[in-house]
Amino acid sequence: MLNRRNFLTAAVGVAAAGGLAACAKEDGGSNGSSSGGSKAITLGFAQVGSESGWRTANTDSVKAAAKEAGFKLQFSDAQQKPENQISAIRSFIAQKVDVIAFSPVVVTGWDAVLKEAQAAKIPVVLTDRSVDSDESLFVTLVGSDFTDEGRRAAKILEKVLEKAGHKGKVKIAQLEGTTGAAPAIERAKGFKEVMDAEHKDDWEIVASQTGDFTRAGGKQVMQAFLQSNPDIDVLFAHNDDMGLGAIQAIEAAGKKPGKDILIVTVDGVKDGFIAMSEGKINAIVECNPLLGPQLMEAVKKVHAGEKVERWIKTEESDFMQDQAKDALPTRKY
Ligand code: GZL
Repeated sequence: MLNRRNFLTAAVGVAAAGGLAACAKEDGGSNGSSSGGSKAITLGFAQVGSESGWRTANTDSVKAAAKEAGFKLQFSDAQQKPENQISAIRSFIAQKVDVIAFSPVVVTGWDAVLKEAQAAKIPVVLTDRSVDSDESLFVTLVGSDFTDEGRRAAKILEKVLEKAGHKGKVKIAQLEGTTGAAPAIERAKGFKEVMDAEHKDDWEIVASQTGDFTRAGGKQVMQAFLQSNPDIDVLFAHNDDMGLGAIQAIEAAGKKPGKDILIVTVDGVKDGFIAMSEGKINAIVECNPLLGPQLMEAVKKVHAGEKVERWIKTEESDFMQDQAKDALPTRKY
């Protein structure tokens, strides 16, 4: 998985990969691209699935940006199954696409197929989520710093607790994202970093379980949380969709979301902002899904054998409840 320490190794990794890409282009395209580079770039994209509002916005951004860039896009939806992504990548290799991009469902299990792409001289660009593979197997990651999102969630929770006038111990329930997925691992890690450093004596995670980034998952797990922990003060949900599902469970239990149970989520999709404007979510840490333009820019450079940064990060903000109404009209997803 990428971290700041690995930025410098990028130069080597990228030059090599870039060379590969350039080499593939120059030799008349063992991957089917013409040497003159006049033919449209064919991009194979293996998407996670369609599990959340964030994912829908991300897919729309990728498809629109590929069209805008004049790329031929081969798109596959893995329905949140890593094995489907592996099959899709294998079919992209067989089709000799120019570049492969994907958002890995989970961080493990990619070495073999990424080595097959490398052997076929097809550069791989990661987008959104990263992998626990050898970093020479992909050229760059276009996406957010999930660990920082976890830290930001804990820091904004401090403001939410202060605004709510909460005193003393804080019992926290955590709805985790998909088990083994980079955003789930890293958001939990970042949140815990702040907890351990600044709230050892007053914050406690009393329940933590995956809701698989879906509304149904969030609702089902929150129902169980409420049965075993009726005195939860805070819900930290790794994405808006699980938070929105949890709100249904909280209301069904006769409690007021945003008041009886304070809620912090990550993403910033429109439905999350609407719930925040209704007072049901207290704060949202933005995770920008509109990665399409940055991704296509990176694909163009990689195909041309140009150097790209090892990690192309996205710009993100954080929002408290009183900002929701003003922000809603200009939200792009
Ligand atoms: C984050 C992305 C996560 C979102 C969820 O970049 O991978 O997956 O936070 C989505 O909404 O399902």
